[in-house]
Amino acid sequence: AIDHNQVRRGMDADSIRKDFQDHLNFTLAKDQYSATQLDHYQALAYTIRDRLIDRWLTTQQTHHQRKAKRVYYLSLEFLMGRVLHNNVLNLRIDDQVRRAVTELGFDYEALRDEEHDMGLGNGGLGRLAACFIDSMATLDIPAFGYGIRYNYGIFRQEIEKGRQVEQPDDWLKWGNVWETPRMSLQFKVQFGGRVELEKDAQGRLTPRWVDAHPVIGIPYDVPIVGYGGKTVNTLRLWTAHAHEDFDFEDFNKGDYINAVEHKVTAENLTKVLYPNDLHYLGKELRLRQQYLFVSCSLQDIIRRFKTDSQNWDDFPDLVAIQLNDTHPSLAVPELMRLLVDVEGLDWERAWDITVRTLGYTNHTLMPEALEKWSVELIEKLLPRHLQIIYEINQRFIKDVAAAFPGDMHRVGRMSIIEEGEHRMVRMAHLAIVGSHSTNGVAEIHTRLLKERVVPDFADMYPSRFNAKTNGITQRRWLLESNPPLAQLITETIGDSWITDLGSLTKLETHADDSGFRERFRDVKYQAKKSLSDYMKATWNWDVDPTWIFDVQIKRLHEYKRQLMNAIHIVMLYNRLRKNPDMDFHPQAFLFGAKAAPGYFMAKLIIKLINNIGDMINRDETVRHKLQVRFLPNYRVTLAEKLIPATDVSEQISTAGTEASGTGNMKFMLNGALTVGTLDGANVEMAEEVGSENMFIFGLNAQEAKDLGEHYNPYDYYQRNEEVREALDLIFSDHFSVLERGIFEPIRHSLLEGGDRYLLLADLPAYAEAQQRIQKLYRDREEWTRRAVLNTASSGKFSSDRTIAEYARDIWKVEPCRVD
Ligand code: DL6
Repeated sequence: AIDHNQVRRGMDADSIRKDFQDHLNFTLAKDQYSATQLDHYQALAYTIRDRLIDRWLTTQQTHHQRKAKRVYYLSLEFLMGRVLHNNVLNLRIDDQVRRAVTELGFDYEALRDEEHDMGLGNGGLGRLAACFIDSMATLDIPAFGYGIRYNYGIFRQEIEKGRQVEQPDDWLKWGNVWETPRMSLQFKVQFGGRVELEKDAQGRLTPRWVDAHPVIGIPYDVPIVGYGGKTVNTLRLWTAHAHEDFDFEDFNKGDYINAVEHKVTAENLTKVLYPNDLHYLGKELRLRQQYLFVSCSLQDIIRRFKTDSQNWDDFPDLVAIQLNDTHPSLAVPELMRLLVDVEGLDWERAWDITVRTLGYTNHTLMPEALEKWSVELIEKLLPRHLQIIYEINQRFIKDVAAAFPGDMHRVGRMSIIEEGEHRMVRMAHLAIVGSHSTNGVAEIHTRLLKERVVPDFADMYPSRFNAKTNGITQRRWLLESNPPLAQLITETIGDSWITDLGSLTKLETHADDSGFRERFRDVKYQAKKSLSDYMKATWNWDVDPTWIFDVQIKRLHEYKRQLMNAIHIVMLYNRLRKNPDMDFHPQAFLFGAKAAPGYFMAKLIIKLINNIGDMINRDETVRHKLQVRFLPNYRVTLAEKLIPATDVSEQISTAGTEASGTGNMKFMLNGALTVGTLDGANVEMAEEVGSENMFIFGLNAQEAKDLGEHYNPYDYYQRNEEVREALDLIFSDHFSVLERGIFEPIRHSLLEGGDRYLLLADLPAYAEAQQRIQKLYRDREEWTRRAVLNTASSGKFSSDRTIAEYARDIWKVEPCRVD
């Protein structure tokens, strides 16, 4: 008999199996004859989703009843990856689900493989947001993620003749089981028009934004369950829709085509994620995306606040809003507009509330990433906001002048408005002035941010600046992606690490236990074997799992120096050609990277890596010791396969350029050894594990800066014979016989363009570090000991730790347990 209490709720295999059948029949209208593998995945996903609903509702009720302070994480990107298995693990029903699926006659892994990555982000910043919402739910912090439901996420990368080709990522094609549209919650936002002054009831002149074009934002909600399944928070993603009144006018005028065109224009707003990582473009559609998502989110936050309090003074005590980079920094003028123009608060009170509520996270030191919108564009789209920004700036400049009397240069440097032929709004200045906290994402990044990027602001508001070193969720990056290692750790020290990663230090003593090391080594080998099988099945590549797996996976950017890795591979190639019997443990260099579609150099570097690979992988004299593979379409799901299988993690950015990195932490957790510079969070990794357990090389941030001022790459080219030979080989078209001259821009950039990222200066040290790797790898016991120590020392890099620090220092929010 069916236990009705268990329907859609039961966590046992029987209930899961029955509900799966129900969903297949009643939700998907399929039977055993017509159902496809995708239907089976969807039936399972619905079944798991059901098991979140009660908890989701209870969580929201609890937060409401307790009038809990909520965190709102505003981010244009959430790079979630796949959702199904993450939910299964966080609900702790892995065994039951697997049993049910097996009893139904299916293969759980095969069903998981049907799920499309939720790729609503570019890279580090978006994946950080995904790790953060997992940690907030696990730590029982009442929180919402607010973002955009792009119809097309980060493009699918194909490699054709060695070159990147972008294809649209139509991830919603078969629907999305995890989302719930909330059609009844619609917010109006507007663009364009002008500002008029109108007399209010007291005869005061007040601004009114008129003749603007309305668009509607509708939210789609995705439940985010914490580990243990108690707190289920919400990821609320906005879609743009046409405003009916607006179309109505056109329809009435008989202008059918124009009306439909408006509809299409409005709905295009949330169609596609901009695929640029660390490069600001200044496109109007992007500004519209930012404003739509900021305004809808703030209106929703205010609506919810009003159900808890009627007193605006409570706002900063009930609401903490974190801006993930400057992308949501229109929140500063928009919150002011809502408070002053809509809610009728006076300026000073509204400003106090705004600053106390908002926090801003900076994610980059790269000048080309800093957002500056033209005054002209803001005036055209958001005329009222421009007025508000001017007002904020005027008051701010007065404060600067008062704090630093007579220092007019400083006023110019700090102004939110950049003067010049094209006046610009500096969004980072706006975010810093309009919030109570500005944080960097690693210690070194925060220091350099204060010293190099915004020193005047650090002078003016020293207490606003703080460091929050990034972290990653161990639920996805160990428990989910590396089950054999997770199991070995749990058998050895218990499972507390799942919610307390610091407890991994208990592994330290096991590093000296040869029996444990053997098991650890075996786990790594199994992961390498799985990856090798996957590469064989997917691309028909043969990569031997006994080789060193040396992996560089991250967005392609010149500062990340994939090119340095490639040049070094050519140095090895030359060495092996000259001396094929050289003592060298076979090494496979694996790359994964998407380049921004308009980033010429990055795309050329992809082409170079592929061409080098084509040559080396076919060359009889070296192919038994050296291989180079570029894995197409790098994404979260591919990272989950690569990271457990990695021996050597490449974190080789020019010191002083990578804000933090988070991939570096995932590799460390999974027992890879890092070859890296003292950049970003590598510095703190070295503090935790000891630099003797990493392969640190090259210039530090100060040395890189000092050298950069009088650097002549040509000297370095001439000085080092191996480097020169490798470069000459590339420039001689050895790897581009049929496409002569295609790598000329690389030559130009390195030798004539100044080698901005100091590749030639660091190459000898990098090659030497690689030799240390070769030497150590032959000592399997010592290698494994250091690998264990890396895992054991990675506890600091849990996003649970990061989130606990944000909660304590910035958000002032307490956990709210849900029963
Ligand atoms: O903070 C997350 C991540 C850092 O780990 C990377 O070092 C950094 O490059 C990345 N920054 C961005 C900047 N995007 N914008 N603007 O993705 O953030």
